[in-house]
Amino acid sequence: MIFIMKKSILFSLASLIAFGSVLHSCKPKKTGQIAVDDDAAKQVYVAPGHYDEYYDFVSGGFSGQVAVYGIPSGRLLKVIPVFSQNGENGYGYDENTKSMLNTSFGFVPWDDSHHTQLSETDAMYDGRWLFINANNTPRIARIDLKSFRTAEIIELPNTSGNHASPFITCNTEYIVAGTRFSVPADYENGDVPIKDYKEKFRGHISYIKVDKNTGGLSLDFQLALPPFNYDLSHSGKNASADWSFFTCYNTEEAHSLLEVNASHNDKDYILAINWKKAAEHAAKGDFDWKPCKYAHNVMHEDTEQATSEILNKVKVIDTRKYNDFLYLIPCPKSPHGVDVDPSGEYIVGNGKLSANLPVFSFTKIQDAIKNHQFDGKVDGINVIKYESALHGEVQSPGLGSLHTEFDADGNAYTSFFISSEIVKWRLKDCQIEDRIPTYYSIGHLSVLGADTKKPYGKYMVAYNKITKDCFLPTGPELCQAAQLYDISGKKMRLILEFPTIGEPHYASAIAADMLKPNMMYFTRLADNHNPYKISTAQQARVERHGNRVDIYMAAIRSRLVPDNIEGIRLGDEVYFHVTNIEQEWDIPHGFTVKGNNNAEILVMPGETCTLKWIPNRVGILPFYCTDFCSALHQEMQGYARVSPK
Ligand code: CUK
Ligand code: CUA
Repeated sequence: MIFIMKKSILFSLASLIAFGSVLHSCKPKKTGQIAVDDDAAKQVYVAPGHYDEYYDFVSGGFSGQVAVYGIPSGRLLKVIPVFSQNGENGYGYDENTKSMLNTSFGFVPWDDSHHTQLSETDAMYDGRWLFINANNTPRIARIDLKSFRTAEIIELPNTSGNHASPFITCNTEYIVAGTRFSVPADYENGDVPIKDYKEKFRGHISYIKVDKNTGGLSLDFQLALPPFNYDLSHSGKNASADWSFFTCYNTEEAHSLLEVNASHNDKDYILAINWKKAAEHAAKGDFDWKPCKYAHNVMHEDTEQATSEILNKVKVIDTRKYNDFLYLIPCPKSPHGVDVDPSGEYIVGNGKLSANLPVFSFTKIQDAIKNHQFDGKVDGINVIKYESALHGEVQSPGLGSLHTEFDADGNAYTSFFISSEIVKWRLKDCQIEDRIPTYYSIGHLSVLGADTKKPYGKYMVAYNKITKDCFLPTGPELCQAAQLYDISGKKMRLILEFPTIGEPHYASAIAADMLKPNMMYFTRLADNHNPYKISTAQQARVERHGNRVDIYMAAIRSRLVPDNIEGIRLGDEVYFHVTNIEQEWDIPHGFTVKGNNNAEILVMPGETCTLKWIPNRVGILPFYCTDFCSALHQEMQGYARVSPK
C-alpha cells in the first residue's frame, strides 16, 4: 500500500509536468455496471471433477510468496512459501528450512517479490523450474516444479532493490538481474555523503548461471555500470537471443526524487547488453575479483535439510574498461518495462511519462552498431541514435505505460497505469486495434505464454493495484485483483476477476499438461537420509546431551510415539524430530506443542522434520497432530512434562 501511494505521488508530480494536469482514472464503477456478456460464466466455469487448463504462478508481492492459481477459473490452488516464514507448514520456522532465509544481513524472514519466470529451452517453457526475485534484500529463488517447493535461494551482492529480475535467457543459461538503486559498491567504502552520488555510486547488473541438469544457481559475473536506476529487463530470442535489455531511469543521476530531478531528461535509456560477449570477457579474465558477502542457500533433497553458505567474492567487469558489448538506446521519459516480442525482433520501451510508445527493431539496432550511427557516449558507452534504432511509435495510446505482452498473431498488449486500461496494437505498423478498461490501475499484464516464442495467446490477465469496489469491502485495507480477458477474438473481453495475495506484479502461466508435480511420488523411508530419521515406532526415543533434549518421534495413523515425555527441565532446548513413517503419498501429519515459540511442522510421508522448542513454564504441555489425517486424528496427541530447573 505504501508503495502504491508513493508511486501515485510520483506519478501525480510527474504527470503535472508531463501532462499539465492531475488525472486519475479510478472513477468508481457502480456495482454491476461492467459489461460482461453471458458467455463469460461458461468460459471460466470449471466443473467439480475437472481441472483448469493452466497453472498461473503469481508473484505474492509484499507477501514474499508465490500463489498458484488455476486459469480460467481463478481458483487459488496453493501458496508456495519462498521469502517469508509460513506458519501453515512451518517453512522458515522449522530447523529444516530456517537456513533458506539466511542472508549476509542475517536471518531475513520477509521480502517483496515482483517477477516470476519459468525455465525455458529454446525459448519455450520446459516445466522444470520457476524463478522469482526478492526486491528488498536482493535474492533470487528457484522453485522446483516437481515438488512445488523452494529449492534454492541466492543473494546478490552490490545490488540494492533487485527489481530487474529474474529475467532468463532463452535456454535458461543465465538469470539476469539489475539493481534498482545505485549505491556505493559493497567493495568500496559505503560511508560516503549522498551528494557524492555521481562519483561514488555505481549500478551493478548480475549474470547468474543456471546448471543445465540440476538448476543449481551460481553468480558468474557482474557488470559495474553508471549510477542509473536499472528497473526492468528482458532477454531476446531467435536473432536477439544473445542480448539482454534493461530500462534505465534517473539517467540524470539524481539522488533526490523530491526535486523531481529523475524525470527531467526528455529521454532515458534502454541498455542493450550482448551477454555472450560479456561472458567471453568474464571467461578471458577481463574482470577483478571483488570482495563482498552473499548467501547461497540450498535445500538438499536427500536430507530435506537446508544449508546456507556465505560467499565472499565476485567477478566484476568494469564497463569503463570493457564496453564493446554495451549500447544505450534513448527511450522517452522514465521507462518501466522493456519487452521483447516472440520473434525477438521488436523491443518495446514503456515510458511511464511518455505520450508515445516507442518500438525498437533489433535488426536496425544491429545496423546502427555496424554503421556507427551513434550520438555520443555516456561513461564510455555508445549511445545509438534514437531514429536509427526505432521501428515505429504507437501514437498517444494511453497514459502511464508500464508493460507490454504479445500474442502469437503479431499483436501487442500494453498496460496503462494512469488511464487504467489495456491497449491492443499491431507490431507491424504500430496501429491501435482495441482498448479495454481495467478496474483499476493495472500494473503488469500477462498474455499466457507471452515470453516464449509461441505464446498461448488465448487468455490475458491484468494485475491491478486498486480494487475499491470490486469485491465485498474488508475494511480500508483492500486486496489487489486479477482480471481475466479472453483475447481469442479481435476484441478483448473481460470474463472474470479474482482477488490475489500481496501485490501480484508479474505472473507466469504454463499449460497444465506441461507439469507433472510429484503427486504420487513420496519419500521412501529408505531414501530419507535425514540424520534424525527413525524407521519404526520401536526406534522412537528421547536422548539428553547436557541441556539439549532430542526427541526422535514417529507419526503414523493414529499415534505419536513417544506420547508421554517426562524429564524436560526449564532451561532445556528441546528438538522434536518427527518422522512420518507412513508410506502412502497423501497422508501428511502435522505436529506442534502448546505454547511453542515457533510454528507447527507439516511432515510429508517418509520425511523427517524438526521443531525446536524452548519451554518457558513448568507444567504439562500437550502436543498433537495438526493435520486431519484419519478418523482417529484427534487421538494423535501426547503430553510433555516440564519440571523446574
Ligand atoms: S513491477 Cu515491480 S513495481 Cu511494473 Cu514489474 Cu510493479
Ligand atoms: Cu496425524 Cu492428524
